Amino acid sequence: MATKTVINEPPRDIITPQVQASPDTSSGPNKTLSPTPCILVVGMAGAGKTTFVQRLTAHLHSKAAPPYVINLDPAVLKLPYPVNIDIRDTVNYKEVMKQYGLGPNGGIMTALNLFSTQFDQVLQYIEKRANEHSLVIFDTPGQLEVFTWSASGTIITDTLGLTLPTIVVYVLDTSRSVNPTTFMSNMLNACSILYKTTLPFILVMNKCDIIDNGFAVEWMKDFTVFRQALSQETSFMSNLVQSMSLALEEFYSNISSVGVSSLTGAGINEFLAAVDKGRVEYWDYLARRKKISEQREREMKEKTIDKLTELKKQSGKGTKLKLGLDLAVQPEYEYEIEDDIYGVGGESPDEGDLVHDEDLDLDES
Ligand SMILES: Nc1nc2c(ncn2[C@@H]2O[C@H](COP(=O)(O)OP(=O)(O)OP(=O)(O)O)[C@@H](O)[C@H]2O)c(=O)[nH]1
Ligand SMILES: [Mg+2]
Repeated sequence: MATKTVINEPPRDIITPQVQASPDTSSGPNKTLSPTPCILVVGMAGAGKTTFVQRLTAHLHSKAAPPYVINLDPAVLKLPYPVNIDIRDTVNYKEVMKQYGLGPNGGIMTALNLFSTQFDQVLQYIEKRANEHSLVIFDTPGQLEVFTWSASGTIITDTLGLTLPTIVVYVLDTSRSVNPTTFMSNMLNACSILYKTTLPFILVMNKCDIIDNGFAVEWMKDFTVFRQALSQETSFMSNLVQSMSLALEEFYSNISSVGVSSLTGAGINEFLAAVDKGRVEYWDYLARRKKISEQREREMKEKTIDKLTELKKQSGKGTKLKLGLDLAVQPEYEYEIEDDIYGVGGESPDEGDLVHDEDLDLDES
């Protein structure tokens, strides 16, 4: 007999609009991460994201492993799952449309942009609560542009990626992807999100109760099968789609895919196994991020040293000059540069000589 799990509404964590202090730059790839994975559920409008979150939430509650759920869709009328943070508690989407004179899509985008300015509060709650939960789940609106084109997508994915092992979950409406051209356009969307975020990626082929996802798996595995399906297409797009599909081979090899029915619950265990795999892959992502930020830091230091060297050359010997370092993330400091700034007896280094930070003798005034 089927058992029904009763889920109580959790106490809500509220994000309040407040004036932002300067951004916290202490959070970096080196801080200790919670092991709780976080999934960012994205996909086209109506693909079944919210129903998928509902199914997953119910499944985890039935296993006594409740998730921490965050709704980022400001326009949803009713949520079918218990939510811990809801964007609608912070931003009134209808008011945003009215005040900024926007249509529904612009309203959703702007509401999310406004909410993302308070994302540090969301992160604080997540960091505090993650260890008591098995999974952190984000439900998002159907506007994929939010994650590909708007600033909020970058803020959300980048900061989450440094807080928890984060995985992007792309929900595909399998029943509406039986046409190879539609399938391809969906895959291109998914691909753009993967390359924008570079996070581990799971493709959820949803609505498998309507149609088995076997055809899509075949298309991804074997290009000739996909080409055969395309040959039935008479559309002028088919040549373009053929060449695109070759380019997507690399994308397919980098992602996990799983067939799910959010209606019946089929495939949820396989999905959780894919999350475990994504959590392992995440450490590669973090190592890449660390390398990039170290590289940026090095470049910034080199730029500063170049500037100092240049100014020293222009200033002549024995003079003092004031300069403001134009580092974008730091407030402007004024340094008095003494004659012997290089610590090499008043001599400027030859061009190409590397001057290390510790060699600089700067008095902060
Ligand atoms: N048959 C079937 N229908 C589903 C499944 N998942 C979702 N649906 C239906 O698809 C429709 C859209 O589902 P939602 O969960 O609202 O989709 P969404 O992606 O959250 O939509 P937006 O938030 O508007 O972008 C609803 O009518 C759901 O009942 C599924 O696995 N099988
Ligand atoms: Mg939804």
